Amino acid sequence: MKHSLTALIGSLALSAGVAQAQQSFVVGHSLSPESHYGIGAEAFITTLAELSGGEFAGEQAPAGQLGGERDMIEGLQIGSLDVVITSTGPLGNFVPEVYALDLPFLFRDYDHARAVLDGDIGQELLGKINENQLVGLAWSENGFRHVTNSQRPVRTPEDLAGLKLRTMENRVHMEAFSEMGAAPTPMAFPELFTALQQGVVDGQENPVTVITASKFWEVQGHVSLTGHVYSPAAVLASPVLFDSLTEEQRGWFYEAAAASAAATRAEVNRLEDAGVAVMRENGMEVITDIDKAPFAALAQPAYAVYTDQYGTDLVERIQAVE
Ligand code: EAX
Repeated sequence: MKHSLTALIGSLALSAGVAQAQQSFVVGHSLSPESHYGIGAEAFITTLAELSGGEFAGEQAPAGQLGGERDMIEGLQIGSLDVVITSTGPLGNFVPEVYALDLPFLFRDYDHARAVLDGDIGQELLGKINENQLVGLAWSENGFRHVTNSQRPVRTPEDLAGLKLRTMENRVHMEAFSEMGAAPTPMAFPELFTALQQGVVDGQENPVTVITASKFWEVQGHVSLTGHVYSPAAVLASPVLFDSLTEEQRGWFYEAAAASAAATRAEVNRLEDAGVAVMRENGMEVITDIDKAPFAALAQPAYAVYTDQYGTDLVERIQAVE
């Protein structure tokens, strides 16, 4: 199958005098090839090709070609997909501890989020991913999420009242948006643009990276920099693929994932600086001076979706990271 890692016995590469089968693999993600995920996928592919002396030849399957993020995670579990870059949106359904990362107004800023994910907590959570028939290679990044909509400028929670807002398939996010007064509608990302275009939903929430990569200005006039939740991304591999690799090859996959995350974060940084101007140039009304306190106060009960079952320990440890 094209989308699974296949030994192409016919195409032999000579390395150190030994005939080596070339292995093809695919990196799936839900955004455009030019997006921060596309850049990350390219870095993964290039790094793995270099480290393996051309043994591993990858290509991207961008724009949800392989399905929504939930579908892609399932594909990794059963071994029909190789590598996926995904937000944590649906990942909590597979690895409940990951829900903690999606709590609203938890991370103070990018430095805080990256320190948590690059430290002990990030490693522990990759370990939890590994216990659930997935391989967590690295923490990458999507960015702080902001609300866009087609109806009106949103400055206060009252402005969200009754807005049909697409959320990810994530119980924490749905609860947070109901508490803040919107009408949350969970939906897979590949369906989102059309749903916005047809008015099935009025709005959505995503980082500047995704808003620009998806040209949401074609269907959304207003964006408010609510920064209500930090959205990590995970670089994941299939355990079926991983079981077939040597220790050395696994090391290359980890290095490729680290290079992928670094390239993606660099693009997030670039768009955090340039993105507001890009959205304005494309006709969006961008509201930057949001008072987050009333949103945060209303969203607070969403913490219980996680803490009622798993306790407050992880949340407190995340908050304590400097
Ligand atoms: O991972 O579903 C979403 O809104 C995600 O942010 C998007 O697919 C990028």
